[in-house]
Amino acid sequence: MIVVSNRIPTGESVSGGLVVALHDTLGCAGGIWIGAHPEPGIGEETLDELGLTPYRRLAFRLTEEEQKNYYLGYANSVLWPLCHRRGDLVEMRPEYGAAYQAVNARVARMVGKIARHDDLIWVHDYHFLPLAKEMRALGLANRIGFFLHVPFPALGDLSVLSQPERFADDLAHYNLIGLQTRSDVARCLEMFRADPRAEFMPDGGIKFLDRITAVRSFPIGIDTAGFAEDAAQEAVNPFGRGDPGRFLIGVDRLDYSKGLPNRFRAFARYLENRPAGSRPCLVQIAPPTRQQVRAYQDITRELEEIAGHVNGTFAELDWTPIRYIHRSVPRVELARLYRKASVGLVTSFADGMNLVAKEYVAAQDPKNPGVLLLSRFAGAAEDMTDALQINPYDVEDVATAISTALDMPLEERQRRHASCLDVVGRTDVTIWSTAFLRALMTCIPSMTFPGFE
Ligand code: GDG
Repeated sequence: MIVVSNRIPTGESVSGGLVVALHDTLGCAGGIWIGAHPEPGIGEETLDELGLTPYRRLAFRLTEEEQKNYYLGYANSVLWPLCHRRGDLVEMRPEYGAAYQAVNARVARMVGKIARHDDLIWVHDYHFLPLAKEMRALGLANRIGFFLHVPFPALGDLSVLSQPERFADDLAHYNLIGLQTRSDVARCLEMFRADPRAEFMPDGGIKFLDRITAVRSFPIGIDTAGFAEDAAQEAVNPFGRGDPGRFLIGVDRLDYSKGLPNRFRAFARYLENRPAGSRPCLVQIAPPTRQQVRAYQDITRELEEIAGHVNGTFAELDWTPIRYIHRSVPRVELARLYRKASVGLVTSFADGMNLVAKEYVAAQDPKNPGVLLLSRFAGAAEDMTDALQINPYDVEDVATAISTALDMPLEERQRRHASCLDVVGRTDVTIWSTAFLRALMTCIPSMTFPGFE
């Protein structure tokens, strides 16, 4: 199996939704993982070997221009905001689209050099929409699957692109298009339905010009048992001597899609109605991400201002309302933090799945679990219907839900947690990857590949 994704783990520790999920999958199944090298290059056509265990890791190098125009530009200033319903943040520049195509073509050539005819190729995320088309142009007939980790854009939102019709064409070169949720599948099918080049087959497949593709949802998950084990390690107290007592937790890359300013505002609103002395605090871990992009600099500044304002208004000499940590925290400490937190906060305006929601649930003590507040706009909300679902645009609604969660009787907490944990278990990362790979092997019955029965 060959996996292609933009990010690839370079050291021992792994973080980030996609990277954690694939690390676990390849660790079990073996194979080759191809991704971008952390150091810039000069546009080489060769892959660097990064490591051999527990699977081969090969890296392509982006030039500084490509990093700017392909990664920060087209991927994260056009496609990311587009998929997260932030057309207002899309920044169109001709050099972005050109670099995106050029990097995809170069990566296709490099994959083409190492792929054997019977390798399954699994491509990840919005950085590589045209990769299959580029590989097909080189004559690769392998089964190629694609998984989109972010929300599938609505048909109307695609019009933001200069050539929206390419979106469907690029995707149709994959044998299988995997999406997070049933709503994503519905939006993807809507796109194909609106396209005169697409024809729906009786078996549910889509014939697009001369190709056949399948669209299905595969909700991603976490290593549930491993995470629960880390969380239950009593030996590690993440706070050391600074234990805050009762607290709520948020863990997010500092991204505008995660609804962090409204989360802080809702917490402040909640504090207004709570007498001093009985107030919990909010621990927010928000490591920086894509800081060279203007929209990320803006959200960082906005969040710092709100945190400063809330702390200035409500802090007491021995108590700080928001403990805002703008850097990464080790994974095992995160697990312990989740476990000790009375409430887990997920307030995304749009989110493919949101693994933090699943990690929070997996980390709880089933006898005395905390409550998950979950945005109805996160993919996780489609199945985790017993989380306390909130509308992140409505600060008052979130503030009320915080109050409800903190006052929730044990029996209700246990019932909701058991139901959410059931969902987390049913969508474990191993189940996700196995289901995707099985579907990729069998999605087109008329195609056969020796060794992949
Ligand atoms: C994308 C999609 C989809 C965060 N801070 C730290 C840290 N993290 C870890 C979390 C979690 C991961 O990063 C974040 O995953 P999410 O799913 O919440 O969000 P994205 O990064 O936006 O991921 C998303 C995902 O891909 C998978 O398909 O669910 O919708 O946007 O695992 O724990 N980990 C450590 N320290 C931190 O400070 N160690």
